[in-house]
Amino acid sequence: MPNAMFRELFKRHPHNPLLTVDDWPYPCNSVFNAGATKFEDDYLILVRVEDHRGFSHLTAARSHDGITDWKIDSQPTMLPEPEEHPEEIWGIEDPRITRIEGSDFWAIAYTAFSRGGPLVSLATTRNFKTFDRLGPVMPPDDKDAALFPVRFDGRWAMLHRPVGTGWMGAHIWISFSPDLKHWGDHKIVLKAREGGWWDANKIGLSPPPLETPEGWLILYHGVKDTPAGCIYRLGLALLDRDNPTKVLRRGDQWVFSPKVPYERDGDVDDVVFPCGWILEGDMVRIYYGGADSCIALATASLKDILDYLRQFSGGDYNGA
Ligand code: BMA
Repeated sequence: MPNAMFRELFKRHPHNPLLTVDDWPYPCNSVFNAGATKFEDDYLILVRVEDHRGFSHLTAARSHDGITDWKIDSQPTMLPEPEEHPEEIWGIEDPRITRIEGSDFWAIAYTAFSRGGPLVSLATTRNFKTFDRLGPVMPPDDKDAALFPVRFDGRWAMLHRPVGTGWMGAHIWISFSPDLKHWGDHKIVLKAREGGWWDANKIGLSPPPLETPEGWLILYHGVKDTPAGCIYRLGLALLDRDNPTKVLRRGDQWVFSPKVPYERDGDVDDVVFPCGWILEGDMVRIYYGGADSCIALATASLKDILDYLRQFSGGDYNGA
């Protein structure tokens, strides 16, 4: 693909980084990788906060415009509960919030850092103050999970990323459940590519799937291993609206990558890591962690995203 045809679809907001540890009302090491939703009249982000032991918890921040004047909960909003939930012994991380269509609750898929490794846990909330835990739904190693907001033939669906051994790579899987608790019919939906690709060997879902007229829009991260360390970049795919196990399109090129100092330099360098996005009209906002050290915002037009996918899907969807 000639370079002249390359463009990163998402534009960074001039107020970036929106939030850093300096904005936090209590001591912590870093704030990053926030889930996002609209709640009452506010934008609400549920931020991963890492303490000085290295363990993470989640804290809510609210803002009328989603950019400035954040009201951050003065204490952690959702702390790990290792006594009742031993899988949360080393913290809870990277929440993906899904507003369940036609209901008054949100489902939060998050990583619980257990003694056996990271696993997927689910909780629901109606108010972002109290959370009902459903407990672990996928065993380790598994993370980068989010629920679809609707059911398919009466069943819930979840995307997640178990890790295979050695050369098998880490791919995005889909699983189904009758009750949010028991999951089955597991299937790979998007495979990491191979060789020199930006998304070779290891990919993972970023924010939850977003419903569009053309299908479920997927923003995922590809982890490129280089001699200088990993680079986390973002790419796009589209799944069939009625049958989300079917990939309709997958972009060849990444659409966003670490470029500016708050993405290139932090606790983990060269990382852009969105856990939430919000669609309003034609505007998609992604809230992303930069270098595991801050929260930033980037925007793109949904029309441009869908045009891009129409134009730049190679057809080699699963990198086989
Ligand atoms: C991934 C996740 C993210 C993190 C990223 C870069 O495996 O754990 O939480 O931002 O690594 O460190």
